[in-house]
Amino acid sequence: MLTQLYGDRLVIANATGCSSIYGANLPTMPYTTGPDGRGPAWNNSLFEDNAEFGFGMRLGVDAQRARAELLLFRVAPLLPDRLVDALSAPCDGDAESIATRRTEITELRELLAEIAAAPETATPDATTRDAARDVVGGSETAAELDRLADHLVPRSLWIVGGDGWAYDIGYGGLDHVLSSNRKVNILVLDTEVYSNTGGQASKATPLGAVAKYASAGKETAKKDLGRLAMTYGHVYVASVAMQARNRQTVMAFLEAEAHPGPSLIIAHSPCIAHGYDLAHAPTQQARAINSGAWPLYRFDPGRVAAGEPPLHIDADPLSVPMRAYMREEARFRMVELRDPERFERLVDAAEAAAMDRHAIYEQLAEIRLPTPEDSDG
Ligand SMILES: Cc1ncc(C[n+]2csc(CCOP(=O)(O)OP(=O)(O)O)c2C)c(N)n1
Repeated sequence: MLTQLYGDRLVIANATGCSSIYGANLPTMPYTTGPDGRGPAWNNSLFEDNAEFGFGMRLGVDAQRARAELLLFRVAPLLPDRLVDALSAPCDGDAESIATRRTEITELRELLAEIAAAPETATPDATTRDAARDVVGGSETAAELDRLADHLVPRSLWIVGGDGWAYDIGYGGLDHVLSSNRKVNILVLDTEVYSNTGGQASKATPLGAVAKYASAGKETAKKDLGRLAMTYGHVYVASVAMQARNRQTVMAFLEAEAHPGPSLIIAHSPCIAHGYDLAHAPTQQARAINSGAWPLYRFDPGRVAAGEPPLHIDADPLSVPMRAYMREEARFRMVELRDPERFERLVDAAEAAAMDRHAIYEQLAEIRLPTPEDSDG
């Protein structure tokens, strides 16, 4: 979905984990370019510092754009005002604005080539334009701007990784990046275990699930990463389940990218470690949502100014008993096979934890924050 939405200007920082393995199954690489030669830029750093790694990419991309804007300002006397004004204005992320910006950059490059090819020294009968060319350092500036001009198209930056990275080992960095006000998107592919290393329990593992280091079924509830991120107020946060609720997922991706600050999308990710035939993943995801095991929401700080509650719950009223959801996955059923009484106790505790979380979200979804107009009045 990411490559389809933003592939021709996408930058991905990928934490080590399943997504980095299928994201770069070297020597093959599934990310590719379109007919125009554009495609995602992808890189993988250490498992423990992926948020910082992606944040550095953001700073790098911003620095290159700022440099391109400075060079544009320097060569501006040699360019039509119309073109300089257009390229200096912010560019929206919609397809039409991006296409227009690319046409403008093509025109810029043609003019830069002319500038670079022209003689450097103004003769006594030089025109104002020739003199200006000398003032701005002519061909060198033009050549550098030619190299950087693509940075005048906004990049879509995504920091991607699993729950072991996001909830546990990389959490300090993730929190640090969320606390900034930079435009970065974070996508957590939440399999609720460290999948790539064989299914160790993470803080995302749900109550009652068997995982390595939780072989009798995890006793404590899943960490609520989304709610922690909401406490900042300026972070866009969504919880999605793409196979059961595709439309809600697309909306979350579009809103996250449109949000001017950081965003966090937590994506339910069916995994072999859950212990069922993944051909049934869409149905099982729907059970996860309808039992309250997986919340579905979008928290958009942009709604505050419109006088609306920032949190919007996308799940329907809960209709599936927690037991019916848990019975479908071997990670939960293993407890029942070994110790039916314990299974019953863990099911009740999982249901209570899900109900508590649901009740909190329902209350939060009613809260409308003061707008600037409220304080005027
Ligand atoms: C500091 C560090 N510790 C451990 C590892 C080994 N390691 C690589 S991937 C991974 C698990 C990733 O789990 P998660 O983030 O949940 O992603 P998933 O594989 O589930 O998509 C681990 C422990 C590592 N690369 N670096």
